[in-house]
Amino acid sequence: MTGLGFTRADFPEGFVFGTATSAYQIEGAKFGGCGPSHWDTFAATPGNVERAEDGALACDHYNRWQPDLDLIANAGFDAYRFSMNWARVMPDGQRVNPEGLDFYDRLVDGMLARNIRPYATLYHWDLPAALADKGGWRNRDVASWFADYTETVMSKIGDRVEATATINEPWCVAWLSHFIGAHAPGLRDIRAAARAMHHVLLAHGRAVEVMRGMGLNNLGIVTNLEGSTPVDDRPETIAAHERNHALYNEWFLSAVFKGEYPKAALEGLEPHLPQGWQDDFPTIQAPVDWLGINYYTRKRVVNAGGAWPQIAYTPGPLEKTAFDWEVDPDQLRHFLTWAATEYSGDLPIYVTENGMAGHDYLLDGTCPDPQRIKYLRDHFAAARQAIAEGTPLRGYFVWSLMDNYEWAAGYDKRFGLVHVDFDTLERTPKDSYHAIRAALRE
Ligand code: IFM
Repeated sequence: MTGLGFTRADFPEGFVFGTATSAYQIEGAKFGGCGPSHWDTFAATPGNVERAEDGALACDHYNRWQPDLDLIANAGFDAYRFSMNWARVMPDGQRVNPEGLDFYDRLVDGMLARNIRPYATLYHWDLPAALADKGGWRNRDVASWFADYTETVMSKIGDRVEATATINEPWCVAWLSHFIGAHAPGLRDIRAAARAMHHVLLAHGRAVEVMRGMGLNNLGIVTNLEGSTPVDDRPETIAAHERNHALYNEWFLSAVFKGEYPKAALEGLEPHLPQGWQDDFPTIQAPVDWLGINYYTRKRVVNAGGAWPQIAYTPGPLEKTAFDWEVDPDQLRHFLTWAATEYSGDLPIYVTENGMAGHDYLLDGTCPDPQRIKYLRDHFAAARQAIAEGTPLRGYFVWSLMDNYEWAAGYDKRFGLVHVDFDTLERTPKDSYHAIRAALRE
């Protein structure tokens, strides 16, 4: 038995073990002709990001991608989930940057040379600032802009990637960024949020159509699901929880797989949706080949009172990570079986992200992270349980390969299997990396 409590033999034949990152969080946006994204401008505005940190340098992966791929291969991972920075490929949202395309071309070839299967994500939050100027996700045209970008980037690498996701975490793209205001563009506006909630799905559907037209397959979308627990059983608390669950977990899956929006969310958003929204479902429902689920934690919901949707969160009693996120592995099992039963049926499901932030530090050239090892052990066990219950789970990607730019929290929330010293950019595999390696290579 390994530190993670499993070996490959404990999972079905062909199960894909991978790790994940995203472009803006690791590459270094100041290199290679990358244009400004709305994350650069958001971070440059006081109060938005801890210590006003941005992704200009990040982990310098743009220059260090080869040793970084070696780390993935040495751990024994089968696959790498990475994303392309839209602003690197199209710096002003229109003009194509050949240097940017060449970078992703080299990266994909580098993976194949190391027997790592490339799992690409088209959008992990780096909207070109020029498109943000035009209203970004509030503007219906974003679906066409995204379709053009999809065609551009997939014409370059689509022949060699194993699988492609359109959007990473549409809830974050839309709700967190346009209603809660915690991510770029930092809006707190229900009309903006409703439009983003719809347009992100339309963009997803258009991208799927474009890729099908190019003869590409193995296409999916990556949703983040989060446990939602009402703190008590008062009717107003239950109602707030139902709205939270509808906005967070049901909205996107219901649109893609059922062609409808959940009632508990629509009751507040419908007046703010763009005209004719119902007519977009045939596009939004463009068939996908798999579903990606990112899972980290659960939240305890209270009724905040005031205007709809009256959702607020309160700390719970479970063990916490450095982000104060509660650790609740059974919710992963629950969501995997729930998503298959309610929405995706027999389609392959992947855990496209799972991991935790730690207060990790170097000690005599090592980086002990026992909490992460336990976290991964318990979540891999939950995944095995979901498989035993009949869920078609086909792979699991640990977030993240290395410490990186954790968006509004800056650089001190460390999610990596590999420690990064952000002064020297030196990489040091943590104990969890060695534990993964032992599990995958045993
Ligand atoms: O770092 C993020 C990632 O970009 C999207 N999913 C959640 C991770 C941890 O917060």
